[in-house]
Amino acid sequence: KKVIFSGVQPSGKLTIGNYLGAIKNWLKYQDEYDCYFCIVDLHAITVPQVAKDLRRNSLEVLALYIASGLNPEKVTLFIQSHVSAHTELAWVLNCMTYMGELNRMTQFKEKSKKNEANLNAGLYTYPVLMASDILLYQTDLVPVGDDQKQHLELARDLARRFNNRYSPTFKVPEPIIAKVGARIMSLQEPNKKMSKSDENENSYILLTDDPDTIRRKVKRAVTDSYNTVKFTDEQPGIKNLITIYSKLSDESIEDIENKYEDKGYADFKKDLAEVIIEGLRPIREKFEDLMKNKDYLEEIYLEGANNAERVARKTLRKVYRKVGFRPRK
Ligand code: AQP
Repeated sequence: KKVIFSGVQPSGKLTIGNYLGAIKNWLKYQDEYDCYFCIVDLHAITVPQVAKDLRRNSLEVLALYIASGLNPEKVTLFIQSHVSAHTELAWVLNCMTYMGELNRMTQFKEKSKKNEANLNAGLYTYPVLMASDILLYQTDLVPVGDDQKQHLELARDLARRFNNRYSPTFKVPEPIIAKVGARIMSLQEPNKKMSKSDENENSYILLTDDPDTIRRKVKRAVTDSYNTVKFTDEQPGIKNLITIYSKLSDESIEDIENKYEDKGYADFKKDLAEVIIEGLRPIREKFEDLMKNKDYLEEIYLEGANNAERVARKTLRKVYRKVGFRPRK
């Protein structure tokens, strides 16, 4: 069976960007592949987090995974900090990564602009930890949003470098990036991706937003003065809204353009809000139920960590032996 690995940071509440760019695409793999879906809390602390929010967000992300349709009986769902092999492998890989490679990472450049007062080394080496996450499970495929492509390239380079320097140890993973919806943009600044940690809450829609909040945010979404519902680069705001509409309704971009040919933005936005509300309703309802049953969620992540740990340890043992660490026994 081929192995799939992916994850989301519990650095806030999940947005429809995380859902449409990542989680929704994971669902189709769960029957055929050996899937690991992680809640990457170690990554989340590369920017400041409030401890009690982080604790809660980790549980919420797990509940949202399940509410979105991931079946814990079929896939491994776990919290990254529960499997210490992630940080252990990251150290070894850090010692094989060049500063120049990390300097080129665009996400680091963007995030460091926002956090100049707290530029920590963890944010800088984040892509190396991500490489460890992936390589520990001998992953074949990594379904991610388009923003993660560069990080995945580093994971591939590190796998090859280790294999060449020592002997074949890691599988070289391939990315899977969806075509439509690979990048959902901010509703306020459509040239920027939608992000859960954006300080402007009108820029994103959360999976847990209630209908009135969704209507309000869609109404305020930035458009343009063309007043035509067309999927073109000249109209980045509208283009993004059409993408969201299409991904949540499964209607093609062309059908949507035709449907709104003679209509203005107000009509389009009104319908879009309802498409989002209906699309998210089952997720939100299931999520609310799950959050009432914390014991169940705790059982899932414990079992997930045990599963993941077994596989991860096996890879780490090989790595330690190859780099020359003496076995304890
Ligand atoms: N706007 C987006 N469009 C499509 N996919 C997206 N992803 C994130 N934003 C979008 C995908 O979601 C997965 C998890 O992302 P993450 O939580 O690991 O980190 P991120 O990419 O940094 O996401 P955010 O929402 O922007 O978080 P913050 O604000 O904390 O940095 C990934 O597969 C990503 O591609």
